[in-house]
Amino acid sequence: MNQDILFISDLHLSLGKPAITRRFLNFLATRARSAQALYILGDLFDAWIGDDDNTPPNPAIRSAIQSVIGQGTPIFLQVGNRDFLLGPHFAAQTGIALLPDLAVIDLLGTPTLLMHGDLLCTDDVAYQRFRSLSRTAEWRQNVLGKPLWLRHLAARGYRLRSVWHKRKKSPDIMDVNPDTVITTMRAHNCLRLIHGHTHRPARHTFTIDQQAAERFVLADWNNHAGEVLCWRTAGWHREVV
Ligand SMILES: [Mn+2]
Repeated sequence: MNQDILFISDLHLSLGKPAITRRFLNFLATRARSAQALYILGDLFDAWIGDDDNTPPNPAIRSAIQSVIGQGTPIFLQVGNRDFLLGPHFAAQTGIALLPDLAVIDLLGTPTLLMHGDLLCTDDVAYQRFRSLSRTAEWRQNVLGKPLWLRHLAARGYRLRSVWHKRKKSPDIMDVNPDTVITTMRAHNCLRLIHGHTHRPARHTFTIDQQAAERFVLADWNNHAGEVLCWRTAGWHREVV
């Protein structure tokens, strides 16, 4: 029996990048089917304006996910900062299991903390303020209550603003805060953390209370390649998709 446990994040699927969508659909049709489980750690979609949005590529992705799960590979998903409006209706349609923003799993015997990663970027105070606001039920209901065409328009405006803000921010602010990493891992009794979001793939080693700790950062997918972090009993490796 194949024991591979796969982790991906930051595909940023959108109508404008069909090559990434094709790569992901192909990955679901082939590699994902031989895995024991697939974890998607946020920003699967470049924008998500509500589970009722059926514009492409959403229907194809929904049915491909449903098919993999039906065939026997469970898929777990955390939302990211771009697709945080993805919700229970999408989960019900696809069979995907939604994970909380901070999820501890038993990864082949080791408690492992999974996060998208944006919560760790505490130096970006303005973003964290927006994040708290946008996760309230009131904000959510206000946005999701708007007609679909208006949400499409707002998403376009939001994307432009986000590009503009990023240009003004220093690269340090956009990365995780090391103290936040340690306090978060300690609070969840984990010496291993896997996250995405920063698009700076790496494995960082450090110590927490004199114990060896590690932090895996997943790669984003682009027009040329995607990357999967693969765990099995013998260890881990990264695979190019
Ligand atoms: Mn992100």
